[in-house]
Amino acid sequence: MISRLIVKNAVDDFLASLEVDVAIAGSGPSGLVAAKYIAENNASVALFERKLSVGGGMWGGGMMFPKIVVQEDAISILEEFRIDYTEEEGMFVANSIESVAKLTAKAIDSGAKIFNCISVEDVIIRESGISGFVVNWSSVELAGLHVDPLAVRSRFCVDATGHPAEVCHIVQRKVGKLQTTSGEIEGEGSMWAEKSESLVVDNTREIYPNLYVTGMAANAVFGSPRMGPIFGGMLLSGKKVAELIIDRL
Ligand code: 48F
Repeated sequence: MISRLIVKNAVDDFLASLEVDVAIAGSGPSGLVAAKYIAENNASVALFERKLSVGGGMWGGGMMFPKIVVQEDAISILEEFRIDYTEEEGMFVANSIESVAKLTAKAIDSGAKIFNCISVEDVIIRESGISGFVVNWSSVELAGLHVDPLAVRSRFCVDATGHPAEVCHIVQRKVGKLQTTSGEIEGEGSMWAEKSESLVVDNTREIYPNLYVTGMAANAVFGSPRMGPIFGGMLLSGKKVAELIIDRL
């Protein structure tokens, strides 16, 4: 009975997410924030995460000290997610573990479906643009097994895969030019926190018809610097991508 309940309920969730309004690749801070804000607008959201755990690079804070720094612009997001913080020297400090837990809980409470251990390995392409993700078990990818993937249709897709900008790389390689100056991925620059925190919000946009990029992937695609364990830009970027997509839904 236990096995039947697990398989049946997991398959029901997966079936219900085979056609969604928005599919997100990656459950770091930007992907989780995007999922929450999109789902609470009554849109269906499926978020696919390669790893067993959600949260991406947020758990480890800075060099595994479990603290993150957030600037004032993003404090309203910490408050909306009920993440505690302290103020010091004009900056705000939160616990990285609490942050991941609460971002995840709010995304789920808003109705987003999170699928862990599933990797996005390709996109679906139609005349109108990107129309969904091609997904497979991460274990298949890790074992190098020759197993065909499945497809998830969506009106909009989001690359929230962090530094590697994996979905954008796939689109550049297989589909066509991206909406960057060179038409290609410009590549992430070296650390410059003050600059990159605002650039990550500017870089959050549609990168190919129906494909948006958020979080560190946005800076990687547009050639902007990395920023280290300051996370306000990631949160603001996730919120911005949600607003851009909600406008079109
Ligand atoms: O890297 P990650 O946390 O992305 P983010 O939301 O945040 C970046 C910060 O954590 C940090 C930073 C802050 O200053 O620079 O790095 O931009 O999370 C990305 C998630 O995407 C998953 C990956 O396992 C991670 O959890 N991921 C990557 N590629 C795929 C994927 C894929 N092809 N399919 C599914 N998940």
